[in-house]
Amino acid sequence: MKRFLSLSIALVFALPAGASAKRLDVKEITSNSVLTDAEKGIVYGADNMLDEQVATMWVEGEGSAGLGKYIEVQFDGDVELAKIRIWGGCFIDQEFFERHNRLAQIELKFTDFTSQKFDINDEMTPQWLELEEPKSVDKVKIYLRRVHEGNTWNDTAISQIQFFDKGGPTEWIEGMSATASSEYPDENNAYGAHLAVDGWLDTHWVEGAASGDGEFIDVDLGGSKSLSKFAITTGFDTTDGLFQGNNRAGKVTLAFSDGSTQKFDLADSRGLQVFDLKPVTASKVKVTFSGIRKGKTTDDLYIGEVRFAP
Ligand SMILES: [Ca+2]
Ligand SMILES: [Ca+2]
Repeated sequence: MKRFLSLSIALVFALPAGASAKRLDVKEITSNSVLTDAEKGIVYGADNMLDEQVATMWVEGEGSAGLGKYIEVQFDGDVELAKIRIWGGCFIDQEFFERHNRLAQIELKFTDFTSQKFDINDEMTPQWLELEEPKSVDKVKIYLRRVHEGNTWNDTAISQIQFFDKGGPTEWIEGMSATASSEYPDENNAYGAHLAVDGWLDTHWVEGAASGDGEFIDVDLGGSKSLSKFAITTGFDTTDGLFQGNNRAGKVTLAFSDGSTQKFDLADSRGLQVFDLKPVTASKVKVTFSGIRKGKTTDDLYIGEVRFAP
C-alpha cells in the first residue's frame, strides 16, 4: 500500500489560558513578498496562513530573511482586535522548524499610525500576542523585524495566524486528547488518534484494522463541558484524488459520558461538516464510524478532525 503523507507530526499544542476569545473573520490576507517555487509550481502565499493546514505556509520571497516586508490583513468590517495567535515558522516537524527562519520580532502597524512590537520565543508552539489594549480596526499590517535564523535556509515562514477579540466563547474546545480502537502502524506515529484533535485539517488519524467500520476514537474533552456543536472531516481530504482513493465514513455515532448518544449522517465531501447537538454535558465522547464508503486505492478510513464547541 502506498502512503502519500510523509509528515511525521507529533505536535502537542501547549494551549495557554488565553484561549477564551472569539475568532475574528479575515476578509483578505496579502503580503508584499511571496516565495514562488516555479519548478514545483508552489506559491507560498499569505492565504496559506488561514487554511488550517500545517503543510502550507506563507514564506517571504526575498533573497534575505525578508526583514521589513509585511503582511496586510483586511478584516470583515470593523473589529475589536485584542489578541493574535501565531505559528511563526514551519510547523511540519521540529527538523523543518529549525531549518527555516522563525519569527523573533514582528511589529503591528495600524491605520491611525500607532504601532506595537512583539517578541516571539523560539519554540515550536503557537504563541499568543496581546495588544496593550483592544483596538478597533478594519485592517492591520504586520512587519517582519527580526528572525531566529534557520540552520539551512534563509527563508522566513509563518504557518498559521488567528485574530481574536477580548471576550466571547471559544469557537472549538481546545486541548482535547484522543485514543482510538486501532491505529495504522507507523514508526513516526504519523497516523495516531491525536491527529484527529490537533486542529490541523491536513493531519489524519488512520485506523489500522479492516475498512474502518465500527472503529472508534475516544475523545477526552479535558473536563466536563456543555456541548452545542460537533464537527468532523472524513477521508484523506487534502485533494480530490486522495479523497476518492481512501475510505470515508458515512455515519457517525457519538456516545457521551452521560450515557446518551446522538447519530449523524455525513456527506461524502471534503472539508469540515458541522452539526448542531442536542445540548449535552460530557467529559468524554466515543466517536464510532460506520456506513463506510470504500476508497479506490486503499481500504483505510481517514479522519482529519473531530471537534466540539461549547
Ligand atoms: Ca497553513
Ligand atoms: Ca488533524
